[in-house]
Amino acid sequence: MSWSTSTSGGGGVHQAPEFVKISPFWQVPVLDDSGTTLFDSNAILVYLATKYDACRRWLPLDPKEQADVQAWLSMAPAKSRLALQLHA
Ligand SMILES: N[C@@H](CCC(=O)N[C@@H](CS)C(=O)NCC(=O)O)C(=O)O
Repeated sequence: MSWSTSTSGGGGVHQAPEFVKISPFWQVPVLDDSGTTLFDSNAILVYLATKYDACRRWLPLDPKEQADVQAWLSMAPAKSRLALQLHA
């Protein structure tokens, strides 16, 4: 898998009219994997773990272990905001 990153650098790439075709909320990150486009960090992580981690270390097949991963993915944005507020 090859990859590259692109940042707006203040230029507002994520505000370009064509960007909304990939990201309906005009947000980063997005992923373009050889024409398969995705938005939302959690969706991207699940896609990458499902497609490229054959050993399923990152998103286990076991239902309980997979639910544990999903729980942390779900909680991460709220907890990150809280941590930033507490340590501001
Ligand atoms: N739920 C989304 C949230 C993405 C998000 O909040 N992106 C911010 C940067 S961290 C963004 O693109 N902000 C620019 C904007 O909303 O115009 C995800 O996890 O991917």
